[in-house]
Amino acid sequence: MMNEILAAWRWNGSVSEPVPYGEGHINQTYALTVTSAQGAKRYILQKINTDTFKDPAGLMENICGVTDFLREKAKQRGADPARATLHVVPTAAEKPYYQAADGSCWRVYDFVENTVCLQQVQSAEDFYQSAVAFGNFQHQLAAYPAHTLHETIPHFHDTPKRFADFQRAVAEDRMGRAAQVRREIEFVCAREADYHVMVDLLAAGKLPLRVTHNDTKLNNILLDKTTGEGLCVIDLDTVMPGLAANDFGDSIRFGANHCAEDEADLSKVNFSMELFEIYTKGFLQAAGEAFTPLEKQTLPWGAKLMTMECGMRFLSDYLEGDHYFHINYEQQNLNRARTQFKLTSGMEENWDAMQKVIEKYC
Ligand code: ADP
Ligand code: GN1
Ligand code: MG
Repeated sequence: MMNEILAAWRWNGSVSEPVPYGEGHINQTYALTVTSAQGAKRYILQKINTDTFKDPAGLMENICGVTDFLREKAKQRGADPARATLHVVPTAAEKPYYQAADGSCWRVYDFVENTVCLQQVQSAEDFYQSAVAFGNFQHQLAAYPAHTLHETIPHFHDTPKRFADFQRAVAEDRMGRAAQVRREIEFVCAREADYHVMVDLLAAGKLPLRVTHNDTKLNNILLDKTTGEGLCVIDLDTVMPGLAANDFGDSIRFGANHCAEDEADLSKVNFSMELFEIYTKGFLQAAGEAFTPLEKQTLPWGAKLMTMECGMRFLSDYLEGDHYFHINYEQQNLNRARTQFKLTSGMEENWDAMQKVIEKYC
């Protein structure tokens, strides 16, 4: 199977066995090395999750379009275009991905060397750098022709729809797990009125759609190992028209605390106002100029709703038997959901302070 896949690319040397790589929840990612007389060069090979992404051709068209665009921008500002964005390696048939005989879809990227990818915040500076990079990403793509983008997952950040899916998962209770998570279910249901806030503002024409990343967690960015600079935004599968506050918010839900996403000891999981402020500063410095006053005011809503949305998605997956997010142990999705709810409580306690921080950097 792997031989058939590897044979689809024209490698300039001998190819090593692909080894599983990284900690993404969706695609299957491998690293491989090609050795030739010129030396060794690494690549990322990914099996695109086609249960999640139903239109791999449209998805790869988005990624090629966006990365070509970002490469041009990097050249214009004198940055190294090979490190500023992903580079899709075309197949021998000059296609952006390969569809194997069994229907699975595969792509190859150049490995961006001399970088680090963090699973949780280690220093405030790293988090600040990620904020600047995600802010710049959105700022640069402001000029991208949004109408050419395929919607790779319809209703991706439609929080009321996510809540309806959650209610269905609870009602079906396929694994018989609902009884053990009553408190968590109540926590989600108690916040039902909140889930409409952003989609209603969008529907009323009060918030603009922008080209956004939609999955801005810290491990979707590569930091330069030497300078610590936020270098390359990766995981571009969900680049679609969306709300600025959601890109801001998804970074906050993942990064504005000192724990892993699945930390089992909730006493350690605490929303950090210090990290919230650092991210706000970097993100608004990089992208804020273009935002409307209401977009800025609603950034705390982005944080709270992305956290609740993700929490209910993890809990739904736990109730449905863990078929969406990759897990390494049985309760992982439940642990992930619980951290999100604890973080939400922290945001609710700090709601006024969050607004003040936004005002400070406007
Ligand atoms: P998923 O959609 O499953 O999250 P990602 O595209 O985010 O998959 O890739 C998973 C991990 O692989 C990343 O978190 C990162 O560690 C690593 N990775 C992905 N692409 C590259 C690349 N071009 N160079 C170096 N590391 C990469
Ligand atoms: C998934 O692909 P990855 O691991 O970067 C998910 C995000 C969630 C995140 C939670 C396409 O992101 O929406 O916020 O897990 N991506 C998709 O960690 O569903
Ligand atoms: Mg990822």
